[in-house]
Amino acid sequence: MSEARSNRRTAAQLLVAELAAQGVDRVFCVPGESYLTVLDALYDERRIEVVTCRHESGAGFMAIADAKLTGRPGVALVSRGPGATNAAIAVHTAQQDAAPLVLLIGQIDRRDRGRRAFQEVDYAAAFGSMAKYVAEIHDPDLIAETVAQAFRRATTGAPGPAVIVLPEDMLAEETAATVLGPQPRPVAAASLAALDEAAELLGAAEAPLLIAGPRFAPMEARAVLRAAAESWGVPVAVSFRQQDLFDNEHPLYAGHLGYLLPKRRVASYQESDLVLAVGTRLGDATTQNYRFPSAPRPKQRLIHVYDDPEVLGAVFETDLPIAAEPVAFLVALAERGPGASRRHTAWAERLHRQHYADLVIKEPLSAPDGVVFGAVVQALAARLGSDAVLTHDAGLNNSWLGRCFPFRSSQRLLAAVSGAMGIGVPAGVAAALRLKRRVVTLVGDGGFLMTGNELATAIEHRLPLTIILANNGSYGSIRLNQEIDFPGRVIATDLVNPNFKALAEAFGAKAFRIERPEQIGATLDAALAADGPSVVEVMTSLERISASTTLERGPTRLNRTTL
Ligand SMILES: Cc1ncc(C[n+]2csc(CCOP(=O)(O)OP(=O)(O)O)c2C)c(N)n1
Repeated sequence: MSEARSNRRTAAQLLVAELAAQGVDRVFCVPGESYLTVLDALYDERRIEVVTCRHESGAGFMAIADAKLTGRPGVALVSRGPGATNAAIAVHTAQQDAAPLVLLIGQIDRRDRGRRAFQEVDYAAAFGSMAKYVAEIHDPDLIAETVAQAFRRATTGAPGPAVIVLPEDMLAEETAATVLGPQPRPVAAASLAALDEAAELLGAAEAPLLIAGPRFAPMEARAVLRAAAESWGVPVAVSFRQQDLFDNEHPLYAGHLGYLLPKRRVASYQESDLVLAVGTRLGDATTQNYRFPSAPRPKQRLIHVYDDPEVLGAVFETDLPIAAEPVAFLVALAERGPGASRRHTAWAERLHRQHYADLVIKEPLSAPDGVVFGAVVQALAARLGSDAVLTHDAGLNNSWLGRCFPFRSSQRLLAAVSGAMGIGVPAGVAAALRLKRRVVTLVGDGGFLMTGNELATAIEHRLPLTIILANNGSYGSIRLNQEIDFPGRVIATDLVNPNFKALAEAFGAKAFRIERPEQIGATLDAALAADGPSVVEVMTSLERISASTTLERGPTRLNRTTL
């Protein structure tokens, strides 16, 4: 049916036409009887690919990863009640990660609302504190308008989740309403006075530090970040799980504000006299549990640039809060920089040297109880090219990326700022689907059994995805915290695992197992060259639980931390 002729069509058909008009080319779903009409409308819509997933958390995580890669909202479709509550983890992650997500949920018939009908949920109440927008559509004439509104809200200012609820009987009704398509987005820009003041503060600072957040993920934005850093000679630390934003070997790279940072590094950051935080919320993990900068009154001057005014000044007293689009702000700030001046070089050099010193691994990467996962990550770094794409799950296995994988800004890392377990494999699936080239996922044995079922989705699409599974027989991160708080009282963290190699083979993947360090190189070569999905089970040392400590020494060296 032509969109120009505003013929009558069902609300479900208008919904799908509006999604296509909004630029959606792929949706991730687990089907449900509550939105069969939408699926049927998608049957005729050639512009949109439907990816069938095995769990709604997988569908939601895939939509988030896709959004991070395209910069457009990722779309997931799930059924009412159980489907929607399974997808809740994605709504939370999209909020914490500031990722644009549009979640479409089927709903019971309108007349049954409030009866606690089969699979009924009040989504405004369920998702109200996490989503930027929740709308239940009762009038089919409002479909296009509401979808357009959801896309606008998901992408205006700091991105986030929007939820659209679709009563089944409404979807089947006819409407003569027309498609709207994307609307121009308002962009918040810094005033000239704010830019001048930021430039003045930066120019006067002796030891400034720029903290760059996930809003610099697009490749063009990374170039802006680098140009601004070079123009001002200001060192750059990246926020939690954003190690790929800035070349780790660049002399202005000052490190990753992740967990388990050596105390002396945090002490050095504290010596800065100005923090310029751009495109980051300055969340819990990045700020070392609100210790750098310290809340509520940072030791240094703070300029915070973010396009959600609610964030600015909410936790930290901020000398110069600027509600503006972060990338455009840095473009303008770069133009005001002194250029070739190398005023901050000594300070930048010190931070860079310290970051480098922390990379040095003193003990050999071997252990009596299994393969040290760092040795695998090291071998991976040597093999992956400048366009490598990695995803990782929660868990300490990915701590080795910080020690053994010097990221280049041409590479991509997809992970959850929210710390959600289970994102690793679905993000790998979504990235391989979108980019059509080899993607590598790091995941623990705990994380793999949460959403590793999406390996079936990878098999269905014959995706170039290599999953490297660190099997240490433990919810390792929690075990470490347990040893710190309750030494020797291990409960609920040991895992009895399946034979992951055999499991992966049963899915139809090429599967490998690494039991000894000398097998690492050849096994990775074979897995990375596989035609389609491959899984490498690494029988991983539990004792060498993370890149910064061992299970035995952890309790004496670390404070408990959220992982
Ligand atoms: C959905 C979810 N459930 C629970 C947690 C708490 N949690 C964080 S890390 C972790 C254990 C991860 O274990 P594993 O995936 O095996 O990785 P490892 O730490 O052993 O490398 C748990 C349970 C979480 N972050 N997310």
